[in-house]
Amino acid sequence: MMLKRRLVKLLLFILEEVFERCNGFLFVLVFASIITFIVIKDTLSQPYDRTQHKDTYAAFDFKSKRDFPFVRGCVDPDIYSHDSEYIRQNATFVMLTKNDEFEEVKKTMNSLESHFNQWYNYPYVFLNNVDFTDEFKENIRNLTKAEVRFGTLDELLWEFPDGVRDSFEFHQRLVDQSDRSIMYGGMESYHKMCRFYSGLFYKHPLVQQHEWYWRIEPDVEFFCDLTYDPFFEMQKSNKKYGFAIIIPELYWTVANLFRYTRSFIRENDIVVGSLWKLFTRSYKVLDTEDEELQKWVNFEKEIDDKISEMIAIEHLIEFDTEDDDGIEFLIRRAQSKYPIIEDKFDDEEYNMCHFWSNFEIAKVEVFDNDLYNSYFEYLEKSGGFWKERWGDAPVHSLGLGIMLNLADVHYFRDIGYRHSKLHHCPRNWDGNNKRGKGQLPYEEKESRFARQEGSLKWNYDKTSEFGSGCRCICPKKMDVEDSSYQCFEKWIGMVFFDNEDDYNFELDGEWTGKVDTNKRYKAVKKDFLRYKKEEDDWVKKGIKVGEADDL
Ligand SMILES: Nc1nc2c(ncn2[C@@H]2O[C@H](COP(=O)(O)OP(=O)(O)OP(=O)(O)O)[C@@H](O)[C@H]2O)c(=O)[nH]1
Ligand SMILES: *[C@@H]1O[C@H](CO)[C@@H](O)[C@H](O)[C@H]1NC(C)=O
Ligand SMILES: *[C@@H]1O[C@H](CO)[C@@H](O)[C@H](O)[C@H]1NC(C)=O
Ligand SMILES: [Mg+2]
Repeated sequence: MMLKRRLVKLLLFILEEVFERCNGFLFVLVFASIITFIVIKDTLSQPYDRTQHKDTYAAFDFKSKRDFPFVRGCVDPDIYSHDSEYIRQNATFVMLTKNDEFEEVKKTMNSLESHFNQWYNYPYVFLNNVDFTDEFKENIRNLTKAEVRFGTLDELLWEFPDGVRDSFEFHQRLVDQSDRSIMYGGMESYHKMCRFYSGLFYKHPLVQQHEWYWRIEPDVEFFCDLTYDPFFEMQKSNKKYGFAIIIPELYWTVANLFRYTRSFIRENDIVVGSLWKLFTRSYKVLDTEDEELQKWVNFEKEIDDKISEMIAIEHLIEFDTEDDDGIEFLIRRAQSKYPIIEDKFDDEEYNMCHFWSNFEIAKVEVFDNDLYNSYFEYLEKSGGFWKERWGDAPVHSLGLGIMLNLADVHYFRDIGYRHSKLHHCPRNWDGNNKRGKGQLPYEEKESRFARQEGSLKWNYDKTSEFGSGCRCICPKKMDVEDSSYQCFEKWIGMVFFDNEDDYNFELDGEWTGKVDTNKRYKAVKKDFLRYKKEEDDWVKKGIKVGEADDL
């Protein structure tokens, strides 16, 4: 307080001095600057409160027959799990971690136990490339009543194949990625981790003992109570894979991933699922069998140009050996090459979107099947897990895109979740406008999770009719739904469109649907013939074409 008063005094003194010594203009200038500074400083220090922003995605309730929150607001876990229809699932948490990460693991487990697992007691599987220490195991066991198992990965699951890891190229590639500042590109262990999660974690015997898994990581946080059983709800709704965050990948980590993915699909004649569209952009903007035309046209805006060129050339060949336009187009065509789009393979391109795989609730068999395993082997042979730094998230996503339909996937929009600096957190549900009815009072199952009345943990966010969460306390920072909306927007567009085939927009909102080629052709031809006729009329009247333009 003292300091503040002295600062104000000082400020007033400066103002007086300025006013006396300088002219009025300078005074106004200085005064305005100070006010601006105070206002800006004030706005910057305001925390971002999502509930105060009406135009965010949080304010929209997306309803669809294909995907929706399993439960809105809270249920009573005791009643829920004693329902005659409820079946506890054959499921486990899975975490790959290191002995020196206990504090981070503890944060994750405390958050998970207090928000969910104190009621459901699902077991944990911890995996490590070296043995867990007794101390680590003991400390972990002390964090939960649930069963905990520890597994060590054998070489096959963890190390790069023999021929690879001793090669000069292997080391040189890592150094190169490090030099190019590719995130974690120079870290061998990170590459191993990505490869392991991409195609091997589900082969570990401890994971194989289950039908479902929920992947967790050290130092993640949950913001809402999950009072129902997500495994059971997934089973009930026939879902195979659930995510909490969808974002775009860093381009240079996966520059060649799509090239290999596409050739895997081509070589094996695979018909991809409808989820594929979520991760790809199509350059097939014409519904034509004309491969020549298809090669020239990649964007909608190029269609009319190419068709009129085609028509002029046809016209030249058919009628008029001296038609200027036709000749001009023909020369232009002869001089140009098909446009090359670097990342286009089989008329498609990866749009970098991926489910952020540090959170996954899924069926083990969604990856543990012949198709996905052969996809992983194909990728492994290409060397991309070390020549580049393919993340398990884009690999999982493209693999899922090959195998699954949109409706097989569930967005856990009601789960508030943070990993590193990104988070998603829903609004609390108000229970059909009856304030707070969607929320139930919290009752701990274990005394260590008691929430003191009046404490921060008791102070839940306001409810909203658009909410889905249960007793959430969200960070006052921007949600990934808003800060990294591009991929989320496409997910919503596809899932919430009545007919998923009708959804034809890419991340930047550009239309990527198919144009009726015949219709376009007819329209352009009509214009062309009218123009030719006008031209003929001018010729008859003795006017040259160039002059006609000036009339
Ligand atoms: N046992 C073991 N676990 C690892 C190794 N490298 C990574 N992990 C685990 O794999 C998970 C993801 O690795 P991180 O390095 O945290 O990757 P990240 O979360 O993408 O990156 P950060 O944002 O930096 O945390 C964590 O659970 C790590 O503990 C390793 O060499 N050995
Ligand atoms: C177990 O955790 C509690 C805190 O939750 C702590 O007081 C206790 O010392 C721990 N026990 C062991 C054996 O680490
Ligand atoms: C759980 O699922 C696994 C894999 O399908 C199976 O081997 C195991 O027997 C199941 N366990 C129980 C208790 O049903
Ligand atoms: Mg991490």
